Amino acid sequence: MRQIALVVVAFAVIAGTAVAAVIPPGAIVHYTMDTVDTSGSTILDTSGSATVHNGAMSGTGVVSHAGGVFGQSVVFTTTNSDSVNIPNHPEINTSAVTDRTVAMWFKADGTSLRQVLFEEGGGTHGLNMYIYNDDLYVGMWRDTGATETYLSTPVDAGVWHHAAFVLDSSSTFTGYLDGIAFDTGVGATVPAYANENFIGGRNGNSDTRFETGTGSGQGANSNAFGGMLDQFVLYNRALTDQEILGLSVIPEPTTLLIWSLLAGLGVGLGWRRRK
Ligand SMILES: [Ca+2]
Ligand SMILES: [Ca+2]
Ligand SMILES: [Ca+2]
Repeated sequence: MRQIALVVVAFAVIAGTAVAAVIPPGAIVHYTMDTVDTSGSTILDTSGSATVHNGAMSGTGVVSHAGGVFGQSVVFTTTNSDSVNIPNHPEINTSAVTDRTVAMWFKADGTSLRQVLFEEGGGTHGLNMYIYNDDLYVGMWRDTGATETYLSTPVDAGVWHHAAFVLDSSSTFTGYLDGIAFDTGVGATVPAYANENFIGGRNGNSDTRFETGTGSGQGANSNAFGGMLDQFVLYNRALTDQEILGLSVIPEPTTLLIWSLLAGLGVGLGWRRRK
């Protein structure tokens, strides 16, 4: 009798609640891009870390939502130069970056124009993720290109993709698409750099750097992204391949039912907290 009641509860949970993503521990920034985590033009950081890194929508300053991979996403338009500013902070760019993971879901309106998904730092030192010429790129550079690595792989417009990069303390820089590493190159600690950080675009004309070896004159509208972004996370640690894969998986309803049942029976939490 008790188990029948639990089944009913599990179905109620699935029917009444949006799917919440479980992200690996230790996130410095986590933007769910959900309506509930938006306040005016502010994208709220829900990472639970000691410091709040709320994002500010620039361009029109208006945050528009659409259906995302988990709950809602945020819509970015190229013509409005929509982008989200992550303020300078020692946890992000004004201290040296040795271990860093950045990941997000994106659905691009088009993939031919040069469009920035994420950038931190500036022309001298930095990290980024962008689309150009039907490819996804991840990039890292320091000392104006003395060390510089760009990795790329083909992507499609109009479908959700998961993108990530990992820089680790053993000087490895790896790009991931849809949970799988597509290439690895030489990385290096990125020195502190006081130049602002953006999602879905960049600040000024020379405030990131592309595979061309320059950040200027590379396109209109601050290389703003057109499409939807969801579930942005930033870590000061190198996530494992398995953790990146986990971020790229959309839970199946049947899996959710099982998880809900297990949680109802009191065994789910023990599983999820096991390292
Ligand atoms: Ca935080
Ligand atoms: Ca979301
Ligand atoms: Ca910048």
